Amino acid sequence: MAVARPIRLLGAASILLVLFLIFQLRKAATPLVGTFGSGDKLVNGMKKDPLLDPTGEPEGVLWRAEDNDYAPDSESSARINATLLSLVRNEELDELIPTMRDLERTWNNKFNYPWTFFNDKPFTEEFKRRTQAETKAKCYYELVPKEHWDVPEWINNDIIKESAEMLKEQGIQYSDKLSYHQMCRWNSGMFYKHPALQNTRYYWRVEPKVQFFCNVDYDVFRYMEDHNKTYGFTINLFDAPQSIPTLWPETKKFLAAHPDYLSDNNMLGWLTDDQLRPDHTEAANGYSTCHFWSNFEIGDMEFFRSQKYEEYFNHLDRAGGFFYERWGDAPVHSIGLGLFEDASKVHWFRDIGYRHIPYFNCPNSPKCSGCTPGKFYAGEPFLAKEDCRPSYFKHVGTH
Ligand SMILES: Nc1nc2c(ncn2[C@@H]2O[C@H](COP(=O)(O)OP(=O)(O)OP(=O)(O)O)[C@@H](O)[C@H]2O)c(=O)[nH]1
Ligand SMILES: *[C@@H]1O[C@H](CO)[C@@H](O)[C@H](O)[C@H]1NC(C)=O
Ligand SMILES: *[C@@H]1O[C@H](CO)[C@@H](O)[C@H](O)[C@H]1NC(C)=O
Ligand SMILES: [Mg+2]
Repeated sequence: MAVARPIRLLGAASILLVLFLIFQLRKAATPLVGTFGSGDKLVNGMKKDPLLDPTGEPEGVLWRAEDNDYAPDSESSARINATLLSLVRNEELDELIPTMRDLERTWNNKFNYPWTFFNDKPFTEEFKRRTQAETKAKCYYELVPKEHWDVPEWINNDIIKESAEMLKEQGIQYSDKLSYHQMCRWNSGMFYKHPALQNTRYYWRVEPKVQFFCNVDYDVFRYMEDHNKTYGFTINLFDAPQSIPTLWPETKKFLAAHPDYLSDNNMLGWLTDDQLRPDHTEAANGYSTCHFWSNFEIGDMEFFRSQKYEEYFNHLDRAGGFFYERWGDAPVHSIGLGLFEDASKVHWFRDIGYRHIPYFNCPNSPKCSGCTPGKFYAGEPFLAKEDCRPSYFKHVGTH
């Protein structure tokens, strides 16, 4: 059957229109921020996630268990002044055990660094027995002193209650849980003051439920010391601006009073980036909200014990935002490092495969199993835009 020319034209036009609409919809469905470009498209100067490139060990001399004495009980071992560190509740024992098993299997069974567990309540005998059974290394069980955990006397309980309700209305997770605020404050400015850590310099923070995917065959603490690193991270994220509206304004006040504390090679570009998520930077009053996700961190406590960081923490503590807002230790550590530390002293441990739900750091390496290289999140697609690495790589680098 012959079809009249105008009808044929109309048909062709409709097909084109449908194709155009499909193209537009696909475009709208790909997240525009926080992710890396695909193909040749550049996003923030990054062509693709560097975790897709083959990842090996860091360069330079590495200390290995085969060539050195890392025996658990050796008095003259090659271990340095360092500990695995975990603040944890007795009730989280079942979630901690698989995590310990992961880290022992991938790393610590070779190096036998001690574990130090902290709790605001005494650890149970069961907790001690079952954790010690997971490692040949020494385990220490420490109580957090009351004066490091209690809400400071200058904080007003009525204001806490009122603010908690406001934060809850804004959907800020855990904002009405006082112990969560106490935990964030302890991790921000207290952990490294614990008497049990007085003779310890480096720590690797471990939380229950996190996973490790890659065999790491060198002494990471030695790596930190030998390469003059202060802080190592795996995941770099955006925060909820509503949890920290006055953190940056308070920080600016502190900086104005101590302009000389700012490092020459600071990370202000990353801290104040307003290109990747301008809405976040605006809502947080000038702070990008980007931070090292601190449930993983390998750090040098001398930094946190320094005058600069100590005065900064005290300023924040007096301002009250650990309780009246929900300041996390991640943004506080990150801003401290970003302002006072030399950017070359922060290291991205791209080779340590890691997961804290819902995000991953998963490198492309034969040393890894159980995660997908380059996969950043598991869950809803909106999580993709929480990735702040494109900004970090742009302003600071991929070291
Ligand atoms: N002893 C003790 N440990 C705590 C307390 N609150 C939190 N922690 C620990 O502090 C760390 C962080 O707490 P989480 O509840 O995991 O906080 P989060 O990572 O922001 O939240 P999730 O996404 O639920 O994991 C974990 O190691 C907890 O075990 C507390 O009141 N007492
Ligand atoms: C261990 O580290 C602490 C804190 O940095 C330091 O005071 C102490 O001298 C160090 N001990 C050794 C044996 O290096
Ligand atoms: C380590 O850092 C210190 C202090 O910034 C510096 O003086 C020293 O030269 C650095 N050493 C190396 C090996 O980079
Ligand atoms: Mg957690």
